Amino acid sequence: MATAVSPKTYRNFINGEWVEPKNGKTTENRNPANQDELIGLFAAGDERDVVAAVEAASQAYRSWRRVPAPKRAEILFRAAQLLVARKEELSRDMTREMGKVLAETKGDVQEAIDMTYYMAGEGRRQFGQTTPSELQNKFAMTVREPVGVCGLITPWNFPMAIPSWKMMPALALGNTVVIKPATDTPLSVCHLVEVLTEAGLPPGVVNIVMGHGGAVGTPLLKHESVKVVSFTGSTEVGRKVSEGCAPQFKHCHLEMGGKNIILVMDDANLDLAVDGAVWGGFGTTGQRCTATSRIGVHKKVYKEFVERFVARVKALRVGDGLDPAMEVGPLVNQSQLETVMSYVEIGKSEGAKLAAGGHRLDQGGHAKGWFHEPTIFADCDPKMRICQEEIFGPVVSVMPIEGYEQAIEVANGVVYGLSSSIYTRDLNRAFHAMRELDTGIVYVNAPTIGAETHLPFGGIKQTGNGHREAAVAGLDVFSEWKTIYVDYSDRLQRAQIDTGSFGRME
Ligand code: UN1
Repeated sequence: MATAVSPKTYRNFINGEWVEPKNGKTTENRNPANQDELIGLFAAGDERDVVAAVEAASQAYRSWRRVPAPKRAEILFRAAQLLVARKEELSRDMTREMGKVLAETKGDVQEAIDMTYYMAGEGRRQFGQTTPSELQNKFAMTVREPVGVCGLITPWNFPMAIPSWKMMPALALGNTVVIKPATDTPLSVCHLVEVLTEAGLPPGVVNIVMGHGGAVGTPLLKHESVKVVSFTGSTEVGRKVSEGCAPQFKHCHLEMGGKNIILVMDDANLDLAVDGAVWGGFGTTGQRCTATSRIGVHKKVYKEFVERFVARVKALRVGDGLDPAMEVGPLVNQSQLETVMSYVEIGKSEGAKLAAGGHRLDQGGHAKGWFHEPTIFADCDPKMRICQEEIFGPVVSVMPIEGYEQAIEVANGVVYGLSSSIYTRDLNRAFHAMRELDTGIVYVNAPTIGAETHLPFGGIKQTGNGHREAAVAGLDVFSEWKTIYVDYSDRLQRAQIDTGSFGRME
């Protein structure tokens, strides 16, 4: 395919240098809104590059862990300022490589800014505990210790935000990093690391190895010097990551699929619920792990809700995310588009009512990209595959609900547990739902997307493995607690022992 200018080549970043992958291979990265536009050629590395990067990170760890945390944080503060200054250009490049509309890529960069400032603040916190000992003249405390080299495997849907969620806490705590960005969105990770380097990060503290999961991700997570693996992606791959980490008992943090629901009760503010459903379902073209992909609506307001929701969704403007008039961008790649199209067929064959969309868009301004109409299935049964499986695209399944009890049952009746939402004006019911909804994140009168960086992010059931990222909770993945007892009594004191002495006559 033709390109106007000769494409730039992006190499791996190892020990502070941009270096050719050992195999000399690259892959093309094209704009999902316009396949004629080549974003660049990116390294397609393999295990040998991983070994070199882990070696660099292991070396750098020796000194980085000893840099006082507030000094490490100063580099993050500077990086955050550079991100602020470059927000516009970084966002434009992100829209070109990933497709989501500019307002949203600005949000993505903003989320990275927020996380960088937040974790820079942790340079002067990282609080442990001091607590009384049960013995006299004995002091007890806990401190956080870094763990070592962290292997980060990041997704394409939040090309800068999610890498920052993992990188910034790791760095603030004194770890070093090897990151494997998603093959669809390596550019934003290159930009993030350029900014960190400019802000003064020493060589080897962050390294990038680009390439495919099997060639780079697997050797990264299995390398014995990699002590922490943090992965965001599908549940299927997450299971393999978990298995790969198990033999060496690595810290393994997994953030996986979702099948997030909005519940609309009969007393809901319907205007608000429709606004939330449109944004939650079709923001980021539905490609968020928090995206609203199911809506359960009380039968008393069902007809009206569906009518209004369908009308709004049919009017959404789909196109190139750099055009400010557009509200919904393309899917990230062909395979994602094909997944969406196959789920549309599944929905139809299951007997759901196609109420909006349902087709690929490939004419006119859409001819060169991976566009799909925002799609609504109505009158769905909660057991249908389109109401159970993660689609990760612009498809929302709407189900009529008998009442509150059934709403909770339907909400919890999936294997995932990331985010959920209830629209109601009944305070008692809202609090009841906050307790009963089996998800890591619950929203009241707001859609299922929109997490903020100073609160824990993550899910239960097949969404996560018991960890959280962001906030103080996110520090736990990248640190070990060390418990320290200092006995200043000058005699042997034995915890839990009532009387007597040991090995010595009284
Ligand atoms: C994701 O979908 O992978 O809460 C992350 C949100 C965003 C992050 C989403 N702040 O929707």
